[in-house]
Amino acid sequence: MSEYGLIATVFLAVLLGLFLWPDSLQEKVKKRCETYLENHGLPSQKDCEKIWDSFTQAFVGKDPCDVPPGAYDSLIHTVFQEPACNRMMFWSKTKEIVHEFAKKCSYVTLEGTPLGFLLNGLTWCGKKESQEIFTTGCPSWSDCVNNPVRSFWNRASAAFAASACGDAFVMLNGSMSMPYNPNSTFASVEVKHFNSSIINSLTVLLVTKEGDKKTCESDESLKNLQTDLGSNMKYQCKVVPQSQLQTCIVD
Ligand code: DVN
Repeated sequence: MSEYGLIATVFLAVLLGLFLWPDSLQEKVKKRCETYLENHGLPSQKDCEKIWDSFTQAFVGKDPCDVPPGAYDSLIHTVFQEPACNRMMFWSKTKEIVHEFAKKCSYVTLEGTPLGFLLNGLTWCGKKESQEIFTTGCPSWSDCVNNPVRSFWNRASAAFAASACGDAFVMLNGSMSMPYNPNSTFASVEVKHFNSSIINSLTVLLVTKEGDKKTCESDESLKNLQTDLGSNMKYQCKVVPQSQLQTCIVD
């Protein structure tokens, strides 16, 4: 191949690569916002722009280890969604199965709300004195507590839990030695933000696999959950074999 042919080939490959290059964060969030709009009539086109602006002002230009949950207050107040009383589902160490179950059986998880849907699985951060938005090279979940992604999920989880109303549910992993882990977001953020004047009960769905011996009564960590819920909150727990989740029957 001549030198010119090689240069042309490389040039075309780069051009194709750029065309296929995964969208920027803004493009991804914008597409998800439009999808949510089509499927739920929320938020409006104009709101998608407002949401993007509220979102970016929380972390752009800031040290990526100095973005506390409160930085997202304005974003949380930009998007309002009627809470799905009696259908709200929390979870811990059951990410895949809870979302299949919620979708099939019409429950609502945080990731099914507008903000959760927009940002689920994405990474983002900024840099001091820069207007750039990064999606790589950002602090990981455990690098520092006040990183942009972890702070968003803590703030959004607190708001989701505070709005929980009627009979709420949580899917916990019966294969874990401690299904209710005090370091989890569910325990350290969501349980602490339940509002006993609007939430009547919490039902634990303790999902077990073939051979798991875990029971609701024998698990020490679930006793801690009942203590954390306090006496105002009705509590119940059901062991649900994972195979049974397909049927949506959890009674
Ligand atoms: O009720 C749910 C939901 O509302 C959510 O907002 O909080 C609850 C789930 O959080 P959780 O109780 O901490 O449950 P997990 O399974 O321990 O963690 C949930 C997610 O947080 C994980 O799936 C991680 O996201 P990822 O990597 O799968 O996209 C993330 N996470 C938690 N601890 C982490 C972590 N990611 C990395 N390192 C860690 N130490």
